[in-house]
Amino acid sequence: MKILLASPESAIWNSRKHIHMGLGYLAGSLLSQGYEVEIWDAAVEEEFETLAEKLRRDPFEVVCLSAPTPLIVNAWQAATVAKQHGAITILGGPHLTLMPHESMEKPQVDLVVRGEGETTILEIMQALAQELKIKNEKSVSPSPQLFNPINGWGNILGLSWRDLSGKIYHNSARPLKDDLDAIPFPSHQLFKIERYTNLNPLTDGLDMNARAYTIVTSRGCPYKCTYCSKPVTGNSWRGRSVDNVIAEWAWLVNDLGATEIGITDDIWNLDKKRAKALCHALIKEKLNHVPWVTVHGMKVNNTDAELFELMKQAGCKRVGFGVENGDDWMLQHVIKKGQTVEMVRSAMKWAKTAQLETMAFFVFGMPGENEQSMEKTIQLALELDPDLAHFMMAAPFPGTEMWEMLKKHGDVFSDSMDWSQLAIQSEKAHFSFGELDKETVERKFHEAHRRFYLRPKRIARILRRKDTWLRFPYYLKTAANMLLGLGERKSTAT
Ligand code: B12
Ligand code: SF4
Repeated sequence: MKILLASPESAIWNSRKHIHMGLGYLAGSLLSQGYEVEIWDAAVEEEFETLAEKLRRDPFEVVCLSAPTPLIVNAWQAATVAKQHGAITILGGPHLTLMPHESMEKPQVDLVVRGEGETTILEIMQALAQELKIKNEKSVSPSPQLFNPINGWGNILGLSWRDLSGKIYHNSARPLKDDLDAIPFPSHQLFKIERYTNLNPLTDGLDMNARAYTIVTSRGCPYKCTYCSKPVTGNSWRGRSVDNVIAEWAWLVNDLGATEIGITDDIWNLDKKRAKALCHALIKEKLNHVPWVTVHGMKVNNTDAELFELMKQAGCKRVGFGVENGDDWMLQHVIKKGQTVEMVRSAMKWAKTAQLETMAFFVFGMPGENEQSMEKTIQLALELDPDLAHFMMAAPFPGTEMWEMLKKHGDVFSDSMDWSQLAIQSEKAHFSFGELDKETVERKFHEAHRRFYLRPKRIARILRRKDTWLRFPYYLKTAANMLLGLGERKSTAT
């Protein structure tokens, strides 16, 4: 059975093209059992060949689509295309884990997988083999595929499906796998790595033509930030063993020619001892000549000076921190981040002392914000002075505490959200809450960009960067949107 694992891209994230580890892991699992698998990532394929053209030229029996919330509309469109080409469609990923029924009501969606997919996808393939043996035919109609319970569909944990009468079932959830080391490595070799971008932002010193791989050393995060959407892993955390991570890292460096590596864990340093052990192992195994970065935030409260020193020696180039807000009351009572401004200051100081590049993420317009708290955030960004400050608008994702709060007290959307508008990168406020209106949030957000980036030393630094000139049109457009607020407002309600 030929299986295509696909990510339906949109223009949402236009500055970065990273390999899709969810698809990589599914491919690893399927390949380990001898299935024929290909990965098709619209982010790097669409400019050469659309999904329809691909499927016309090269048909697949099964097309699997992965979607976070802002990409679900693209996934539905891609499923329609796949069905038109006679494939069985399976959708999975964060949004499907949150709202499986919504997608099961779409005729172009045959099956939905909730939660982690490595085992579920294998069980589906076994049931499908039985089903197709009996039917000996492919579905070429636009109507949903109906499945015979005799083939065990009801026993597959984490699966949503339809029986022969069209009734939708949501089987029980699949427990998370305890032992991450038992999961086959993601199939890095299937990605067209030369088409992906380097691990920007902050590309100084990183190769513009990089072979940039990413790695997941742990899954999940036990913190409960009120805006964070973690449907797949919930509040759990599981780390891979150092040996297991190092084996994959060595494969990337020694066999696949990685020239930079990004750790994409939610929180790779939750277990500080393990984080330090990983650094020691990278040094010992001489893997520290390839620069690596933490793509997302490290948790500031699980750090110390020694960790950053070790990271530097182990080849780390850049660290990111989720700082979020400059007001301790907001951090404690609204964002519930489990960290204080003082902890942020310490982590930033240690990282800079270790000569790591620093990146800090800030969020504007959380419910309960006011002009003063946003001003404190700007002041903190100026004080910390990271190499890159990433200011973002609060975006309400279903299933989060913030979503529930906004449903009760905020000016929010109808129930029929336009999911594609939920891009975190948007420079427009998604909602107003109490006394705080969208215009004030947007004014402070743009002010933050101007006050941070339009300082003479910043401008000089940006102009010195090779990357600025190599991607000049992109930076010009971003600057117009972020500094001057020239982007168009798009409503989040339909
Ligand atoms: C790395 C990352 C990125 C990278 C790379 C994205 C990519 N192409 O993979 C970058 C920086 C580009 C990025 C961008 C965005 N991201 Co992001 N990202 C992550 C992060 C931190 C790790 C993803 C990862 O590798 N996970 C590990 C793998 C193994 O897990 P997984 O992807 O969930 O896949 C498993 C299951 O979900 C399932 N599965 C997944 N797909 C499918 C499909 C099928 C058919 C099946 C059967 C199973 C299945 O099986 C997989 C293996 O177990 C997650 C947080 C997280 N911990 O997941 C956020 C996260 C996925 N991102 C999120 C968001 C919102 C975005 C953006 C939309 C941000 C924006 N601009 O607005 C964009 C979307 C870009 C895109 N094209 O997808 C949210 C999604 C929330 C939601 N409700 O959907 C998350 C959960 C972060 C958060 N907590 O809010 N992201
Ligand atoms: S620490 Fe990061 S990953 Fe964990 S809940 Fe908060 S925002 Fe989400």
